[in-house]
Amino acid sequence: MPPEPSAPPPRPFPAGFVWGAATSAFQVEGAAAQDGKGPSIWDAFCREAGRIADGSSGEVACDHYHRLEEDLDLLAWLGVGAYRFSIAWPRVQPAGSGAVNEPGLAFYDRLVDGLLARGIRPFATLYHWDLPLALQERHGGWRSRETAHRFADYAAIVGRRLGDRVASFATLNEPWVVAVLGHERGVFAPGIADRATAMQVSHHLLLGHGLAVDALRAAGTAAPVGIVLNLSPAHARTTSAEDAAKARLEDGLGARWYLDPLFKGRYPADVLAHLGPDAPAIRDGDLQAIGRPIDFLGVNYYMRTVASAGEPWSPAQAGAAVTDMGWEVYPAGLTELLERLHRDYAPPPLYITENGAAFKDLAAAGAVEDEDRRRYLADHVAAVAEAIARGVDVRGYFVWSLLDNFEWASGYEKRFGIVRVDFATGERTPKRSAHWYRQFIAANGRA
Ligand code: IFM
Repeated sequence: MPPEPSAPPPRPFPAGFVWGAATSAFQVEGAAAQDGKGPSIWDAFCREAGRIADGSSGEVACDHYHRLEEDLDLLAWLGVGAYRFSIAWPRVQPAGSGAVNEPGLAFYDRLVDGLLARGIRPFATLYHWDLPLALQERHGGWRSRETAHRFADYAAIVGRRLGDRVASFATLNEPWVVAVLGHERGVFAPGIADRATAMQVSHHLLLGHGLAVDALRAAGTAAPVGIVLNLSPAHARTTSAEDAAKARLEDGLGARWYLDPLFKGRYPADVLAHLGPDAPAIRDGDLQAIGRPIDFLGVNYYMRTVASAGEPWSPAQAGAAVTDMGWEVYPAGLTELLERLHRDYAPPPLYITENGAAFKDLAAAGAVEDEDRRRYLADHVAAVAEAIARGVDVRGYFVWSLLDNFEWASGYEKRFGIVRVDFATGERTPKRSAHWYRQFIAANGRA
């Protein structure tokens, strides 16, 4: 074996800093129709011809549902202090409202108890995109306010069942993706391409978040409650006024549209003006609900975006190093983003709830070489250390992802795992990056 590459962080992390790994239900669980689970919009989307690059689905995925103990042991071997997973709403409520599916809740009991037995803190996310299909068919999904209320009911069910053991609850994962990729560009489930719908969806998602915060607290959990956003600094490609304006608008639509109502009690005026008739209908009291104080903000960071007035959205500066997704490798953007959040929003404690990269790995004879990923992770961890040194309150870091998994419209072609999954056999093989992360966590102390 070649020697372990060493990339010590530039500075030590504060005592109690949480090192973790993340996944989401639809991407790893499989067992799509087992033990009473209802269908989700992603189950239906995968069945539509041409939606998923390799024609695959989440039917089996990593088969985590059946390999739970093995995956829990993998987390224990890594030495993480926390595991971020999501709960599949249609496993808990197959029709999205009404009847609760006991075997579904029992699975998450086993997951949570299995983590606790290994000394790993459970960080649960309630919604990572797998909406019960019945809600889409009955009410048009997140287009309808009804879904925000049903989400709060579901949050109460989970809060009552798991709230005594879960260490952290996030309501939503990346509402921008649900709204824009799912309802404006139509490339993710439910495959709608209409901007006015997308903006209404974004408002209902935020409303659902606020209602779920109240519902979780009313359920009696002592766990911190927050939300997870995907955020990228938007840089102008040139120094022209047009490119600067485009960058400001991208930042408005991608970041301020979510951060301002959460932390300032209003939507950004420039974005509302830009949207004109596509702006959402907002009722009295909605912004108060959305702005309920939260205990943490989860930040998912992968790249910056580069805005140019003459071109569509671009995730990379020309000539820059990119990952297998075509996303620019730009660790400095993470420090910049964290400082900006600290400066502009005075947010509650921050967690990096996702950071990682898809690369083509070299798998041979039981070892998987992924130096690109290892370097990506080491450089981004160093960027977090830099932000902390500059005064930002960051409490934890979760690598995306524990396992290679179902990468949405890219199917299984893009691999983000620090552990390789052979999808033909289900076999797991820790990659070089997993060995590095394990040593890194051990050296920095497990919180
Ligand atoms: O795989 C996704 C995850 O579900 C949400 N955040 C981004 C990841 C990589 O695309």
